[in-house]
Amino acid sequence: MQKKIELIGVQMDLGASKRGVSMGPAAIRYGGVCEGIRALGYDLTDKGDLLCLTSGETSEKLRNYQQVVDINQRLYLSTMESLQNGALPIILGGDHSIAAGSISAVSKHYKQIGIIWIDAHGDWNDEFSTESGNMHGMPFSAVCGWGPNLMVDFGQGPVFVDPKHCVQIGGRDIDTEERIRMKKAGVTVFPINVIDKLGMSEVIEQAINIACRDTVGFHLSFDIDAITPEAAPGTGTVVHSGLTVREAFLAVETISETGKMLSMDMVEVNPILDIRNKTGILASELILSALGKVVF
Ligand code: 6HN
Ligand code: MN
Ligand code: MN
Ligand code: MN
Repeated sequence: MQKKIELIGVQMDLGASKRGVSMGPAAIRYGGVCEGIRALGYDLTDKGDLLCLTSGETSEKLRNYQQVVDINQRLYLSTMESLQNGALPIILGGDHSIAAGSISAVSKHYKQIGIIWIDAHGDWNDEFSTESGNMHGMPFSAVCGWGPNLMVDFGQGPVFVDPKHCVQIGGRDIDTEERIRMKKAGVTVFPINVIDKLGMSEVIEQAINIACRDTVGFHLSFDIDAITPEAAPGTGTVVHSGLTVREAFLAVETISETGKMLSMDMVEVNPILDIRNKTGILASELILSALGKVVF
């Protein structure tokens, strides 16, 4: 039987300070992702987009928290439904706050998962360590049970991911308190300078080993700002000197070869800041490579 994939778009930008990343799902679809997935031979259902509430409660340390919680709760339900259908969910963001809902479902469904988080940022803040109050800087911490809990507790009895099975790749802008929390929790971090030294091929192999040891498989959360801004200008929190395009493809191609990827987010594509959808096309191609598209 054909392997099933279900695509879920999330038109969310209230977890970030810059607006427009809510149009990311459209940009990635224009980049050809649906046609590409079908060409790989999968049975694809595009479930369309989740829309965010037009107003909601906010606070300085948890900006727009009501809208963030609401959309994550609905994304949790949609992702869970896809998993129960036997499909591999692909989530198109949207800002990174939505990884709270997608990963909560994957972790609840499979119980023991790893996470590979490719990002310029740690996304390991909570409401006390955050310097911005932006909730896209918090989801990785939240799904590991390190808060903020309101992002992941929808009354379902959350299953948290053990930081021992979690890897951050490409980090180069991690806040002071955030770094302390990641070290305390025991997340493995391969920051950009370590990738320089070891090479991506070694880094991704080690990352896969960590995420697969004693787990069913892993979730891949890919924040497009991991890639250097010259190649991926269409994103809101750019950090200089990031992953090259080929390093990024090597990472997702190697991930695909494992057959252990359970689900994936592609987030933070902001078409307002992009140049002729260059970043949307790149995001689409990275998804296809993670799903087994080969060069030759
Ligand atoms: N992202 N560490 C910064 C913050 O505001 O907490 C940046 C977070 C960026 C989050 O890019 O998904
Ligand atoms: Mn992120
Ligand atoms: Mn980021
Ligand atoms: Mn374990």
